[in-house]
Parts: sequence; structure tokens; C-alpha cells
Amino acid sequence: MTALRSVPVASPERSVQALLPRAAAIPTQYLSPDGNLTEQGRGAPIDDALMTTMFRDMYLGRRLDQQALNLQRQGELGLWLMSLGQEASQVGSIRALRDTDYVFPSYREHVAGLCRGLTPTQLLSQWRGVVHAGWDWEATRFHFYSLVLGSQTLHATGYAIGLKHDGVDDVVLTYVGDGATSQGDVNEALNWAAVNDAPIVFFCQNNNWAISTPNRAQYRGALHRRATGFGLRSYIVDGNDALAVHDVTQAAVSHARNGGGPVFIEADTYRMAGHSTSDDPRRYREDAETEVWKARDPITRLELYLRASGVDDDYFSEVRAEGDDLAESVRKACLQLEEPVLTDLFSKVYAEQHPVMDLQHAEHLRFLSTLEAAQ
Ligand SMILES: Cc1ncc(C[n+]2csc(CCOP(=O)(O)OP(=O)(O)O)c2C)c(N)n1
Ligand SMILES: [Mg+2]
Repeated sequence: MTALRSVPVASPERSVQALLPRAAAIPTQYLSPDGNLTEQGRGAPIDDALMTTMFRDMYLGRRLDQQALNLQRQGELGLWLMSLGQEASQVGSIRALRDTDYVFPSYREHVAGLCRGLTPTQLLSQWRGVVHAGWDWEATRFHFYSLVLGSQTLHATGYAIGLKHDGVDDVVLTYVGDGATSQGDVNEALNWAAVNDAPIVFFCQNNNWAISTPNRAQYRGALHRRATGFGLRSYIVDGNDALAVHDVTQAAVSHARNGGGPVFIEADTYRMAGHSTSDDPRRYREDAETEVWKARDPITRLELYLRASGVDDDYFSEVRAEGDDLAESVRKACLQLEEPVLTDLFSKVYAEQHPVMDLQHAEHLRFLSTLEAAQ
């Protein structure tokens, strides 16, 4: 790959800022939507290899997401929660962690999971209904998805306090949505993390919607400012700018790692697809709004930057070919996933065998025998 050369500085995005529905500080932005370095971005550390890695991560993550959506539409997955548009938030943040740091996701962090080394099969299996959770969190340090909004922020805070007591310098990062910040759990987690100086980063993907509830109906003050009120250091960043997200998260992680206490990052982004495959966003939002955000697409933005910086077609062709292979292998692997064994229902509830589970298993076997007798 050729060395990157500098690209022109962008003009401020006044029109897009005017569309933001809340009183927020201007988010840190290094790359403008047309792929130019902003004034802030010109002072930012730019690592050529990281930039191409993050492009590849985002591109592959989007291909996985699209293939999973297709599989659900064809009846092969029960449900899928799309990450379309949120790739820079996920890639920029997870790439700022060490492999030994812990991640407590919400439920749409497939792109981050892929970067962490989870296989597409692991990521899909829960949504095909063949496992309760698809991976080994101890090996990956990427915890299971939590569908109970905000609960993961409490688990993450407790874990971070534990790490502090253990005297290790690993950090916890937890993903949370804008809507979930209305849960008491999240507010308790922020407060408890602050008073314990926990080594944790709360990464809020503010995608502007909580299913059909727009964030203007959810809160009025800016989310990052709420965290400041709890005593956390907080940032707001353009969540569609992988470079800025990475740099801001790196600053947050190093603050937490060095004993500075918890940090909250609000990543200003947008869910370009529906909430899940069970949702039709055309019922509650205007196409014009989505169009505004399409023009801020995180992948196009980085591609424009890379092309202007001298990265040639060969690189993009290679990544696209890799995406084609990934999409095909995801489909095959999904269709080959083995059906669960019913007895696992009783043997995998507790780490060790449990008498109540034994009773339930015996009851179930008795029930099956009545079915056989009736035939
Ligand atoms: C405790 C709880 N209440 C309600 C729900 C139903 N629910 C699922 S997703 C969702 C919206 C969440 O929005 P947000 O936190 O912004 O995350 P996003 O889906 O936008 O990523 C709601 C209300 C739930 N899963 N858990
Ligand atoms: Mg949301």
C-alpha cells in the first residue's frame, strides 16, 4: 500500500449540526462526511495501518449485518438487530482496547464482536435459536448480549470494581443505547462507577432512536452532560467518524486504566435500518431524516479519505472480495448450525448439576413418555 498523503481541510458542517435534535456540545470530528480532515483532525495522530484496518472491519461488519438480515427474511433467523450506520462507533471504540480488556455489549454490537474475534456463526447462533448465548465470554472477554436494557452497565461496573480490587490494569468498556440511559440501572451504574473510581468506559451509541421513540421524547439535556453530573469525565464524538471515535476512546481508556476513574462517551450516530427485523421504521420516521444520515455514512467517509490519501483500487477490491467470501460463508455456516439437544435445557442452567434441574428433567422425561404412550 502506498503511504497516505494529507487531504484538504473541510468546512464546518453547519447544516447537519442544525438537524441534531438536542442541546449538545459539538462532537469531536476528525473526518468530515466527504472524507476530508477537519481542523481538529489535522492535529490528530493518524496511523495508516489502523485506518485501513478500520475500513476493512467496518466493511466486513456491514456485509455480515446484511447477510444476517437476508437470512432472517428467508426464515433462517428468528430475529436480527441491525448495526447499519453504527460501524464507526463500534470499530473505532473496540479497536482502542487491548485484547485483555473486557467488553459488556448490549445487543447490536456484531461489528465490535467480529473485531474481537467472534466468528459469524457464534454471532448468529443465538438469533437462530440454537443456543442461549453463542460464545465463551471468558476466552473472548466479550460478554453475552443483554436484552434487558441497561442491565449490562451494572454488570460491567461490578466487574470493573472487581478488576480494581484485583490490582490488574485491564479496563471494562460497556456499550449502551440512548434509550437505555432512561433506565434506573444505567443511572445507578454511572453513580456507582463514579464513587468507586471504577476503571470503566461507558460507550453510548446515541443512534437517535429507541425503537420508535425519538430521543427528543426521551430526554432534553445532553447525555454526556448527564454523566458529568454523576462525576464522570465525559466526551461527545461524531460516531460516524472512526478516526475520531478511536482517538476519543483511546483517551478515555487510558484515563480509566491509569486510575482516573470512569468515563462516558456519547457517540453521535444513527441507526439507518429498522430497530430489528420486526420493526418497520417507515411507520414512525421520515425518509428525509434517513437521507441526511446516509450522506454521513461512516464507511463511505473513510473510503473517500483513504482514496484521497493514495490508497489504490487493489486494496478496495481485496476487501470487497473478502466481503463476498464472508457473506457466502456466513450463509453456509448458518444453515449448518446444529439443532440444540433438548436436555441441554436442564444441564446448562447452572455450572454444576443442580437437584431442582434434575427434578425438572425427570418431569420432562415423564411427560415425553405420556406422549409416546398416547401414540
Ligand atoms: C428493561 C427493558 N425495557 C424495555 C425493553 C424493550 N426494548 C428493547 S430495545 C428498546 C429500545 C432501546 O433503545 P436504545 O437504548 O436507544 O438502543 P438501540 O436499540 O437504539 O440500540 C426497548 C424499549 C427491554 N428490552 N428491556
Ligand atoms: Mg438508540
